[in-house]
Amino acid sequence: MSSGEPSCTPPFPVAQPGAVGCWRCRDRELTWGERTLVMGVVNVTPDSFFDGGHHAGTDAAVEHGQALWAAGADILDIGGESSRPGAEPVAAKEECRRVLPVIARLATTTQAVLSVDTCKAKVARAALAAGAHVVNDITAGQADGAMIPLLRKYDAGFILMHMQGEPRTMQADPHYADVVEEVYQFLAARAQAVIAAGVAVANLAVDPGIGFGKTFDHNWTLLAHLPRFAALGVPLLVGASRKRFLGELCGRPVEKRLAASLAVAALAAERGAAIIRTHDVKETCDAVRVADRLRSATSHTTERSTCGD
Ligand code: PMM
Repeated sequence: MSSGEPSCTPPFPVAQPGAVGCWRCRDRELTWGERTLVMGVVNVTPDSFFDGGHHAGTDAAVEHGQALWAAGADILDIGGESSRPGAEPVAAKEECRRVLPVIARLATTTQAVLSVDTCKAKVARAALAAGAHVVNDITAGQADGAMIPLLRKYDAGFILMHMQGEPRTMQADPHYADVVEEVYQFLAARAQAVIAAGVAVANLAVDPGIGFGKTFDHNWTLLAHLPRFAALGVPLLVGASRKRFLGELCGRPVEKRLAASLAVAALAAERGAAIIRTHDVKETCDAVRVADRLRSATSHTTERSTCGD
């Protein structure tokens, strides 16, 4: 969508800075906006950019998920298809083979809210049946027409992420006239479309998709304007953990990007991110605690609806 097109008004009241709300994910509810929520990444893949192959087997992935839960993760995001730049697609059957046993075991051995990182309705359906509460779809529900009815049926949490292009080619030549405006309009339009299709606004979260069809400068511009996305009034997720733009800034390979990732996590939380997606849960919990404490010392919280009201 070009910035010259008419702007899309969110179908819900624009949130004030410091808004608090309740994210409904099936039978689970997460209060967002008070304490920053931490989502730990559990990749059951051979080829993800940081942890590909580290816990590709079921036992190793389950143990990793349990360790992230014990370290303080509110949400575990289980993925069976890498979305790193240049990644090749994986068949639904293979994706299911990777993630389903991990989700089933984490559902009985942790209290974490479980998210499945997939854009295929077939995988999402099986994951929800196995105990997942959230679908994290990097295509914002556009890749598979069966996704939205499925979410409606399960009352599942749904993360709408912005991506320009597709993982195989998205970093070839990302281009925007106005990256903030275009990502904002995309997220507002997708939220509007899925709400019109019957998904509850209380199920939604949005994500500007750091590194997904974005240059180094696009990523920094998006991070600088997080309050604009937070104003959509649903939880804002930011996933910058160990990504390439941090390596470019600091001149570090992927295994040495923890400090930069923590700095981004704290700054994003301070600018309105409600959920931080990370490979390093223990350290990220500390980093966002600092941001939360500073925020509560400097601002008043605007009450919206908190869980259990
Ligand atoms: N990043 C990756 C994968 N899935 N999902 C969301 N919503 N946001 C992200 O930034 C994101 C994602 C990148 O791959 P990884 O699983 O190896 O971190």
